[in-house]
Amino acid sequence: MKTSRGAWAVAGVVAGLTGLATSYFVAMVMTIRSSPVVAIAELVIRMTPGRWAEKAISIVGHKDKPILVGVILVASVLLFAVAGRLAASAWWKSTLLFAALAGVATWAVASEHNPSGVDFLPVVVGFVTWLVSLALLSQSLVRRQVPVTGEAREALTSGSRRGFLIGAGAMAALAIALSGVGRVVGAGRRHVEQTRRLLRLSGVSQPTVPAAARLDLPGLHPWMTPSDDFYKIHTAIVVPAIEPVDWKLRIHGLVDREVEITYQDLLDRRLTEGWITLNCVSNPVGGDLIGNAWWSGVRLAELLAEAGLHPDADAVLQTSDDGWTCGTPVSALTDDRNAMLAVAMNGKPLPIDHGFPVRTIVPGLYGYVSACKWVVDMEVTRFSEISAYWTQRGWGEQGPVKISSRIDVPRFGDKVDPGDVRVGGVAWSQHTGISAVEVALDGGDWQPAEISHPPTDDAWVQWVATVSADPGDHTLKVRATDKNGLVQTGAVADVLPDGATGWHTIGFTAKG
Ligand SMILES: Nc1nc2c(c(=O)[nH]1)N[C@H]1C(S)=C(S)[C@@H](COP(=O)(O)O)O[C@H]1N2
Ligand SMILES: [Mo]
Repeated sequence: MKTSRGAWAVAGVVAGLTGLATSYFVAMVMTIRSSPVVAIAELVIRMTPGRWAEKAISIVGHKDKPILVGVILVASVLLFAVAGRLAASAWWKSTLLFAALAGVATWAVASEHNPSGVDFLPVVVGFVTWLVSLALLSQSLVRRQVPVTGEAREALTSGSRRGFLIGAGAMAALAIALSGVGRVVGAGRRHVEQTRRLLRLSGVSQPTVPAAARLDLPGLHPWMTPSDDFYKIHTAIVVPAIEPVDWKLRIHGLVDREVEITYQDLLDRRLTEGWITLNCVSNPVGGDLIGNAWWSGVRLAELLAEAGLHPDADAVLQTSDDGWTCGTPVSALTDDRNAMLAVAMNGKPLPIDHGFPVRTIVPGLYGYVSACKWVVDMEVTRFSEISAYWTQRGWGEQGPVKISSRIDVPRFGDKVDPGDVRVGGVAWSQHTGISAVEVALDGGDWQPAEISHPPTDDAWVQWVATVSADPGDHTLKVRATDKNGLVQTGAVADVLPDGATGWHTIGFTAKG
């Protein structure tokens, strides 16, 4: 009995550290920027007044971060011990303390630059681990406190003491193992990130947005999407971390000669560059799964010609390092368009999450049939012979982008001054081009908008217009016309199986 209080503290610490380990593991495996402990350390740094921070750095030098992380870990261990002791009297007390700690971590993550939903996953996993592991350990401790007499008591106490020690030991071992694996996985990613930062790609030029491509209206999505804001879609939980020297691509199947290309082979070639707007088939009408970037890479038409395509081939089955696949029409890879193996996005080596070191980009096709990230294999084949990741799940085999347009200003529900209201947005029909955009207020006549003139039909246009709005509630809708004269349909279709249609319509209020 007398060791019991100490045992409860040990249980709290073991459970607490196991929770930190699982959260760290999840953060590393999912390549989330920082584990909760590091997020808290960064929060502390952000909240430290500059003067203090300088003083701290002058005392401890640039070891300030590891020291801070160490201090947070020690403080956590003390709090975990307290949580264990609290659990001895009532489970909800320890739960409350763990919840408070998870709350601090959530706050730290939320105050980071641009956190997304998954960034909170490590905290959730860590919190659940705390509750479960403390509950497991306390089972054997609670049993020990049952008063029994004589021989039976002897047996039970030593049995459950052994149970507790085995349980706590196993848990600690699990925590150490998870931390180790997390460290290794995280180190791989960090090393690739380092290589990527140091890469200088000589054939890659920096993007300059042509003046005619853009219009000015506050709130309009920028014509060039910064890489940090570019939407991300991938099925991989563990994003591949590939060193450029380890990357190669095999082109095989219905070809005269198999081709194997290394990263250096790509860089040694003449690079093609261009503005290409990429969008996801899952983008709903008015959605933001679309972005426009300056891509640099090697023309696929050139590489496929070197391999020598058989005349009966109509598809290329692309495979990513993560196993994801897509089937791309040969026609789109060999015609005059700039289908490429991209090595750079917006003048920099591809971000890891966008396919580093090499991905495919095909103007005019949705990403799910073309834009293979971390691409490592291309099999020249026939559509009748293959199925790919999304086509197996009911999505269309061919994925040409559908003409569409979006209102960015005003936002749904905005309150504006009555009278002349400036409205604007984007419109796209990649590889065909947009010739006109029109808006209609409150179901009235379509009126023309002004559009920007990008240097290529592979990129979206921005549009602006002025509508006259009396005080009260209004609806605004938009439609585009492509350079072949096709007018965007108002017929509403769901994203499944091959892309949404319909006019983006928003409601706003002119103040009375
Ligand atoms: N390896 C791999 N490549 C992929 C995907 C994927 O899940 N795995 N998703 C595709 C889809 S559906 C789209 S819309 C684009 C998104 O590219 P981005 O994340 O660079 O915006 O990548 C495509 N390439
Ligand atoms: Mo997509």
